Amino acid sequence: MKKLFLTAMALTLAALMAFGVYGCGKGNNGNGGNGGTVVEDPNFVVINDFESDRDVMLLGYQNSFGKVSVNTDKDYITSGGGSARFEIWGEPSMGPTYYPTLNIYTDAPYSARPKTDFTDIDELHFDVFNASERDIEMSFGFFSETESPLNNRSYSPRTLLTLKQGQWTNFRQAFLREYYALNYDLTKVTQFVFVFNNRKTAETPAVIYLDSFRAHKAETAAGTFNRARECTENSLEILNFNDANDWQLSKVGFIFFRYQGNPMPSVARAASGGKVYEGTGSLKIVGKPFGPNPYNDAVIDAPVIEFDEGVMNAVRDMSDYNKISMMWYNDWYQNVGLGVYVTASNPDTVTGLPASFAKFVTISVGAWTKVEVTKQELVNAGLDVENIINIKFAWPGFSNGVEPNFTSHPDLVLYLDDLKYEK
Ligand SMILES: [Ca+2]
Ligand SMILES: [Ca+2]
Repeated sequence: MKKLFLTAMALTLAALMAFGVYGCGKGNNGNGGNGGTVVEDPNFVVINDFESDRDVMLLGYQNSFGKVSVNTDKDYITSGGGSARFEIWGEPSMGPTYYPTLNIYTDAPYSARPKTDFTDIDELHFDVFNASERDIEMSFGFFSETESPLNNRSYSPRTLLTLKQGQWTNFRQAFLREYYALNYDLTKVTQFVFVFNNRKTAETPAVIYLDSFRAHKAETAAGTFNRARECTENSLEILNFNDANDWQLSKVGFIFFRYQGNPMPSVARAASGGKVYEGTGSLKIVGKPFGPNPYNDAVIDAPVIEFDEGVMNAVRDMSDYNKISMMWYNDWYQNVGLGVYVTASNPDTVTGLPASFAKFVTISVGAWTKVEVTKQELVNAGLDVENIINIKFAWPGFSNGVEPNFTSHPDLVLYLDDLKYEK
């Protein structure tokens, strides 16, 4: 089991993420646009309506992306007189991590409608039709320019969509600007990124149509996150999942999972009355069982949930406390091995990477288990406890025929609550 977690952590580059997608349609549009005119709604900013060659040829295409064109078939248009048709070739011989990627630039001269300041945006919309002979997985995120000395571009958390075969997906998602602004410069959002799974050898290229990519203007100026932490004489709350802010912060944490079409774990706030250890809410994590690794390779992945800088900035310094503690409830059918990871500054002199700590604990079925990481454990691992960067958790989620095959088991359900520093 330990091997499972270690390899899982090594795969974080295969990260995709899901949160808050709603409004998936069932062939409900394809309304033929409106005869070729893009409607200018004062409540929306048009990012790209894919009307002209210019609108699609100045996009970015990576990893053997495939063929692109402007479609004028009204069945695959939701706005104006055109949409983008993408025939996603990929390159099967390059393996599953060779992701065909589409970049939609928002800055001049690549965009006919330049807009890089997204501080006034509260929702993103686009419509995508999957004309392939199978469901297609796609992830979606944005880049912002940042001042970071290590990387001048910063990639947001990504949202995973499953595009159902033969259906429109009407993407309507809140743009969490107060939260994003903690880590990204929202005045410099220069591109949106769509990432697709690489094609397998036996599969024909995926075909999708994309239209009406819009940003909804917020009615009010951006507020600031209320990030007050409950602080008692003996503890400092990191997350207790009792209020909307805690919920949003957890919702946009990173969730990593294997790339080969495995079901996403879901993360939701559990209300009081359910499995709640403290206050009025907890975090419910549901891992979907899935089958053997179709590639029969040695790499095993596990879902990971990460509470990163957006959470930790307010509570990075734990030097006044003796441990990180939290409560886990295991609602599965058997005990669960949980990986607990803490990262802090104090860069390794060889790799330049932050210092990290890992431990593995067993969460007994049908009970609350208190999990602790002591300050001494972190110090011993070389972490600077005044600068905690993130806390991560991983749990088993994959079978390659060696690990238990979860397909015959119920969903893996865990609850997390009362994550805090303690004296
Ligand atoms: Ca259009
Ligand atoms: Ca709580």
